[in-house]
Amino acid sequence: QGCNSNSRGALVVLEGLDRCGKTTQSSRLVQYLEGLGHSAELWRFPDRTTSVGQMISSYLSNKSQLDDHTIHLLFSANRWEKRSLMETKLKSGTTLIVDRYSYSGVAFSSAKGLGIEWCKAPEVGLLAPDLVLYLNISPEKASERGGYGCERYEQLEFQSKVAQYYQVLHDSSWKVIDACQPMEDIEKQLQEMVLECVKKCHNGEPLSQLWL
Ligand code: FDM
Repeated sequence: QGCNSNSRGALVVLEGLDRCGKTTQSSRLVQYLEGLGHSAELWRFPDRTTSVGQMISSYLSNKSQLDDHTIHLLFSANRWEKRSLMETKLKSGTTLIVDRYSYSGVAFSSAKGLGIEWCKAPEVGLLAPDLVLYLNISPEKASERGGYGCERYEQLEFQSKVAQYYQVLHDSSWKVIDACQPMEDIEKQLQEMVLECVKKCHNGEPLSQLWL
């Protein structure tokens, strides 16, 4: 599909509150791209498979307690430990569909009361997404979707705060999609946006870094 030798993959991030449908839509996007003959992979943060990821997982399931700053830096370290692989994949032409990224990092920690600039600092220099798909849902609607599990952040009041911080982070790489539409409609809209982005990246759009 029009690949020139130095064409790179796209870095596409899905963000939104818990239960907005990110995970379902992310895997559908990968299937869609692969069906078109593109090289694509599904990634997610936190990546719970690494040793840092296991500390995060234990914290999220309330099996361990950590200071808010400490867990923030672990989430960030978990992205840093994947950064070079991310760059290699993108440069080799693979598109990455990433379920949560730095915006989750900053929005969730800021919602706990940490300063937003402090939260952004360790993220500076990570690869910037070419496209952020924000699945927009009210915290109330999200909480009605089959209820929350027992992980640490799955509470209505906290999710409302997270939603406010997401608003602040919204920039020109974001597309906001109404997450209350029928699933197939959302899927179609995401496909169109991602395909356009993939083409742009194939045509030499340079990679950039976060928050510089
Ligand atoms: N989360 C996720 C953070 O607080 N910071 C981060 O940097 C990231 C990537 O972890 F509640 C929160 C968001 C969510 C929880 O995410 C686990 P998943 O998508 O439910 O695994």
